[in-house]
Amino acid sequence: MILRNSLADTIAAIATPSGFGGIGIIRLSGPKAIEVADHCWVSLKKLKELPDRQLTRGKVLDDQAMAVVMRAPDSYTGEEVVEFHCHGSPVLLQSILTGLFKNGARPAEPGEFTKRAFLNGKLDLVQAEAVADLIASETEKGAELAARQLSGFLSGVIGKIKNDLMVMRAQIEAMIDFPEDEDVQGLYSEEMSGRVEDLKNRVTRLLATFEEGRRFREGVQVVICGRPNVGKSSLLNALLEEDRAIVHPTPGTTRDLVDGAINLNGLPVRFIDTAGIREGLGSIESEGIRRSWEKVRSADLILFLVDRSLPFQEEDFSLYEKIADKKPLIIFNKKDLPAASTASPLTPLLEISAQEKEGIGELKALLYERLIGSSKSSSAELLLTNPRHKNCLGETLLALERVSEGVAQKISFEFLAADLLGAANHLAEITGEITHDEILGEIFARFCLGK
Ligand SMILES: Nc1nc2c(ncn2[C@@H]2O[C@H](COP(=O)(O)OP(=O)(O)OP(=O)(O)O)[C@@H](O)[C@H]2O)c(=O)[nH]1
Ligand SMILES: [Mg+2]
Repeated sequence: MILRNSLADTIAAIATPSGFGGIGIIRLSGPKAIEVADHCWVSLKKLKELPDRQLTRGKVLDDQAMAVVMRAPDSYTGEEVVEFHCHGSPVLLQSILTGLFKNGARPAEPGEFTKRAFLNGKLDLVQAEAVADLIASETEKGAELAARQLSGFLSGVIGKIKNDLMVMRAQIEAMIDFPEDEDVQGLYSEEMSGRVEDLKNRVTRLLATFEEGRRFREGVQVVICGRPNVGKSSLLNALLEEDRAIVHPTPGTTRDLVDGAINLNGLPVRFIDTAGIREGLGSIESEGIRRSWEKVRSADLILFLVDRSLPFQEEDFSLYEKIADKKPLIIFNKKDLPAASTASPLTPLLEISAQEKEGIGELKALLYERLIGSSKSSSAELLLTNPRHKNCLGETLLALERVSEGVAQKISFEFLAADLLGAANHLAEITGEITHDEILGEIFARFCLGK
């Protein structure tokens, strides 16, 4: 556990990934960073004589290197910082680090540089968490979301809500201090309920983006289901653009679950092909059907496939009714064949030909829209991705609900002011204006060494 008073220490770590590399960077931060580093630096000028941010050539432990100095507060950590850019040899970097430790630095803990940046006010907690998310992001979209959070966008939105809360609280406290005018208080209560509603809506909207954020982070499962032989396996193959599942004219070809994943505009989507569902069968196929149902129940979205070349089948409809509550997308397949003459009570969202790969692009676009919604709510705006932020916002909403109940029941202004402060404090926890040591410890332990 890193203690606040350890800010007096000078810390050092290798900032580049372990292993061999073109360059290896060692980073020092703390009140004596320049003094400690100067012990290992040989050049015409000592580090303490160098101007800020100028890469300078010299030697570190007899080896060619470059050094750069950043003085407080204009550095990542807000402290004095020195970086050595050396040859990327793990052995060399380790011996330089040992030299620095002998001369007064101590090993940095994971995330300690960023923690110092937070403690010195260079970043708020949301931004510090975004640094870890950015480094760990595996998709372009993940990196984009983290970068937006790092820019302070989310902090700004939260700050505005908090500010409005604090203004309300100040006004209420003024009423407590000057209680004589009851008419004014009555009027104010009315106006207040509108303002609390507005704040609740803003928090609710932000909370609603978490599900979308989760989908981008963890991916979604789309299950393809339908009666035997409608072309489910053919559709899986068309979506994955590979020959994944066995396709055959015999109904009941697929017995087990077959799956594969794609990246749909940054959204990781896993498609699952299931056994065609029908009644009265042997035990192997029944087991396949049991597994199909299991997947259908846990799916984020269901594609319900119908063979439109066959006359309307009662079974299609009864199967659809069983899953209707999951709002499946109804897709008619085999549009390359003549359509059956009998009208179906089911209305397709889209007609495709899995075999001829017709309509697959449109299907993907519809899927994305259904899973993520229109671009208005997502890409352009911000998404909540961090469960910690979501929990704090949930607490904020509960406190605001107490305020609106209190307003309705005309409870005393003192209680309302207390609940408003409670709501604001939960927001302050998100950005780290209010912090708990255990939470900080947990957050920064997720970081890699040297960041
Ligand atoms: N003409 C035409 N035939 C198709 C199309 N899609 C699939 N088929 C054919 O329909 C038959 C069944 O296809 P599959 O993809 O195996 O169907 P399935 O739904 O997975 O079947 P089960 O696994 O048995 O439930 C195969 O002969 C496919 O070639 C299509 O779009 N047009
Ligand atoms: Mg199949």
